[in-house]
Amino acid sequence: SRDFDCIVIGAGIQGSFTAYHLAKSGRKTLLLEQFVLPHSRGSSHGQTRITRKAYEQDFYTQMMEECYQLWAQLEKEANVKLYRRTGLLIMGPENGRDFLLFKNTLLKNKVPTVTLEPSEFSQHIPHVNRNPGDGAIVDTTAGVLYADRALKAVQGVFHRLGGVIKDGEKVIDIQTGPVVTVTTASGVYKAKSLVITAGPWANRLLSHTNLQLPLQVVKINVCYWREKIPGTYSVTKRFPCFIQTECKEGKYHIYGLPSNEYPGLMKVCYHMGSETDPDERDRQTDRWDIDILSHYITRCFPGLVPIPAVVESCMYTVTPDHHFVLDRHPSHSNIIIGAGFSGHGFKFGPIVGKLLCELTLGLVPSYDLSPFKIQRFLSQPKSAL
Ligand code: PYC
Repeated sequence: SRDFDCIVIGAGIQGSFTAYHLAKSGRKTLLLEQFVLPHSRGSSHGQTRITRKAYEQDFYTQMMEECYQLWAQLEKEANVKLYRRTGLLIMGPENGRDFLLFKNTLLKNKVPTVTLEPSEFSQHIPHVNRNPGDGAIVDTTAGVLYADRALKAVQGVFHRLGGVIKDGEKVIDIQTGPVVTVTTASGVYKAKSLVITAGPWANRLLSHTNLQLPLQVVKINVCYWREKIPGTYSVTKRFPCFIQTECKEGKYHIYGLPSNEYPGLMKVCYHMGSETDPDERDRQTDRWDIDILSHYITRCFPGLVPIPAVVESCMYTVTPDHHFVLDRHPSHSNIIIGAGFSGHGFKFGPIVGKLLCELTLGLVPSYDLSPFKIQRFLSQPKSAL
């Protein structure tokens, strides 16, 4: 049949977890994906992501508490290992705004941490030149999520619960109303509710509903750097993930993961890129971010060759305040939107899915969603929507 309780458009990590929670709630759910799965054209591909409780804002740290449990539950359900604990080292100017926000949130929420004094830094974190004046604090709960594996696992469980996945079906029309009609290149589907989790394509889909959000799509150069001595920064030597807050090379954060998925190569990236059209991603060839990383690596990671050995691509869909959009459509209450994950949403997949499911079912959301409302972008009064 082509009639469903719910349709979810976009089978990245957020849409897949939303479909999973809807199916667990007994809803007949269709998960639509424009490309044939698996693919590397959105924002949920690649082997690894960082997961962490360390955040600049309490509300993210507080959501991560439950999120770790939900990841562990998926590991059990799919019988696959999705998480490896490594810790996350945060480095930044002792009195820098971002560094202090991280530190205060960690301490306030009693996240297990270790503070490394300058005198003991190199003994715990060898082969890293800390910037003079930088503080260092470790979120010991943090680690690596195996991203590709996670996406496959959540879709697998969704399918096992009776969920329907249709991939290779690009949405070409949405008709709003008490029953939503979604037309793809090969079918017409109807449902009582619709969830849009289309990542960089969110605004393309929302244009069918007369809504546009202030989303900037950027291409990220996912850079891997060769260790001069293989294993120097390896996960097997317990090297942690890291975030460098404010540093002289650039205004956004630099982050890295220990060498793991490609032995001898460490992933270190810049948390911003140049604007791109998601359908023409590979035509965006800017490399200014790679220059920033090369300088930083030369200075701070002397054990890496400061020219990337492998560069992969990803996209972020960035909101003006870098907070997510988790909300109901302002003029169609049966359309739910998850968008603008701004390059830090993957780890939240299980909880974002739960929240979007709750919004879809008209339940009271488990967390305060005020930071994620569409209204914050609009200077006009609510009635102008
Ligand atoms: O949110 O931890 C994060 C992250 C790491 C790389 C990109 N985002």
